[in-house]
Amino acid sequence: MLKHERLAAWLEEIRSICKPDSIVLCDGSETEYNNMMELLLESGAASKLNETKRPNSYLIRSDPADVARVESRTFICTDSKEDAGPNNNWEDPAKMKDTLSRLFDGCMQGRVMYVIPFSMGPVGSPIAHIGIEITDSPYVVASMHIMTRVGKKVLDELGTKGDFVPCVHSVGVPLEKNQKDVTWPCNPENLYVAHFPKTREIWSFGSGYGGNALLGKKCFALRIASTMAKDEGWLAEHMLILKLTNPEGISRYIAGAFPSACGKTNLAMLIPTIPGWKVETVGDDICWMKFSNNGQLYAINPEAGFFGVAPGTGMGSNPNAMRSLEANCIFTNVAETDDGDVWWEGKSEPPSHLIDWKGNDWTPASNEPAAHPNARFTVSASQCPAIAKEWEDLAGVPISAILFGGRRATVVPLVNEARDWAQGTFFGSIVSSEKTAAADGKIGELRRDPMAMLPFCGYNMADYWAHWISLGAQKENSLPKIYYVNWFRKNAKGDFLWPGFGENSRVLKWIFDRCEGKAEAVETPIVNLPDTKSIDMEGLEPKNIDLEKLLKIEVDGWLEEIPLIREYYRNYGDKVPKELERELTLLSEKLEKAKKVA
Ligand code: O2Y
Ligand code: MN
Repeated sequence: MLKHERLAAWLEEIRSICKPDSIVLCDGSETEYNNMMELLLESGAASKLNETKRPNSYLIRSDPADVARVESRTFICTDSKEDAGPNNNWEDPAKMKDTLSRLFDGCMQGRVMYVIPFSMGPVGSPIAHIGIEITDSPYVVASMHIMTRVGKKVLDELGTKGDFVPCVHSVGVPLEKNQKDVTWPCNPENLYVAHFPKTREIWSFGSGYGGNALLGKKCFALRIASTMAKDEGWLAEHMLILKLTNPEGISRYIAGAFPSACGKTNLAMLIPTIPGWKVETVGDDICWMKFSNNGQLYAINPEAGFFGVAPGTGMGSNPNAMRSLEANCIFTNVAETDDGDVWWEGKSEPPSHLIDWKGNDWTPASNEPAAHPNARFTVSASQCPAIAKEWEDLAGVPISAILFGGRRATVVPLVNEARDWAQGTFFGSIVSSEKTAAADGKIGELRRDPMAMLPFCGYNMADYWAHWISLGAQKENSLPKIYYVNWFRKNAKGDFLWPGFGENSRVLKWIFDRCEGKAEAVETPIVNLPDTKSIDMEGLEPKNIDLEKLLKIEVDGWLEEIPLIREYYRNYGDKVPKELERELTLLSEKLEKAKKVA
């Protein structure tokens, strides 16, 4: 019996719409997880991996039409289109509800309706929030077990009056009596991932995959949470959180926002190459930050697991991730080896024969990759050998520095320190990656991904910038330092200038020492930079790394970029905060002056 009246009424409402055969209230137990995997084995979606090689682990093959989150079918339903902003697909809430009510009517016939009480963040943390996901997918139930905290403890925390974010999900394939199910039911022709910020609801129809279906992740922890954060004075960010400890045993916590394919999980689990330094992981994808009573920003990782991209992950790029995956994992859309283990591009040399992600024979001569490029591993964060002991602290961890980074072959130096919060917000707002390699020294076509939040901000991006600015303007807040980093600068031949991976610890060390007031910075017209002597290059191979070039302010390159930033801001009309316009003008003036001097 549910003691929470609003929850009971909502469940009854959804039951009457979806018309499932039965309802299961999920308890988060191991038995429940095993039952879900049993169902997936029976349906043919899952196969159990070799118990000796990969204990208690499963390979799932999704429908080839359902392999990634779908931005074009993701909607923000606000009263006015302007509130959703040009960064989102907008739909009128009443119109979307009308569409959804037709789609959801009877959508769970022949299926079980699972009710998943879940906490984003350690149960009981003042930074955490609760959601209830209703789904007809056993894959979603099992994945939510790993990615969030599920079960009775969450309902206890909710009590009789606690607040929760209602999340409704269906694969969108009702079954007639005695109709046999397909292995991966989905309905991609009628895909909707709809968010209602005013009522803080999420409705998702037609996909069983990842971000479309595990509604705690991108839908709640970023799109809905970003609107909650704006209303309530906190931050819900697409950021990793790492703990950095120096040889003296002093630790600082750093959050970092990077667009996809910039090595966020690798950075969160990095193994430093500089002796005596240690990185530990608090989170690899999402970060919720609230101010404590003394104005310090504290962060939690709202997730309990990693849903990482498998291709490209190997002992060379991320040994801690690989060691996390030794047991108790769900792998989706990777390839299967002849001895019942998993394989993906970048894991090791390719075996001579595999079954690919679609279930077909594969050899190194095949024209297609063995694993889907968006193949994923799902694993509990507690299995990561680098997990920080405080990763589940209810109070969160105090953040000393925030990193923004993109993938830029030119213009952006290895590391820039913002003069203050406003300039840091400006740098966050202009984060970009080249769409194609721009190794010829010219600016390639840039994809702006402000604060790496473009697909995830649940409201107008310019209002989101204003929210950042407003937090910085509150006198009682003592704010983290902000850095803009770029591991991807190239020379004229197209070779990377910086080795990246574990060597990024050299940049983290400088940032750490800046936070401690120990390292020097050079004030340039644009930002504070390390001078070439203050980055620790001891033992770095090859020896001929051109730090001068990596740290050079390319005045002409920046000047070429000013009109592009102006044009990009223009998309947001007069909503762009005046503080950011001012930063842009200031930057432009300083560059013009620097050009004259040169
Ligand atoms: O394609 C999906 O459904 C997953 S997207 C994803 C998963 C884990 C972490 N980050 C992301 C992302 O797109 O940023
Ligand atoms: Mn992400």
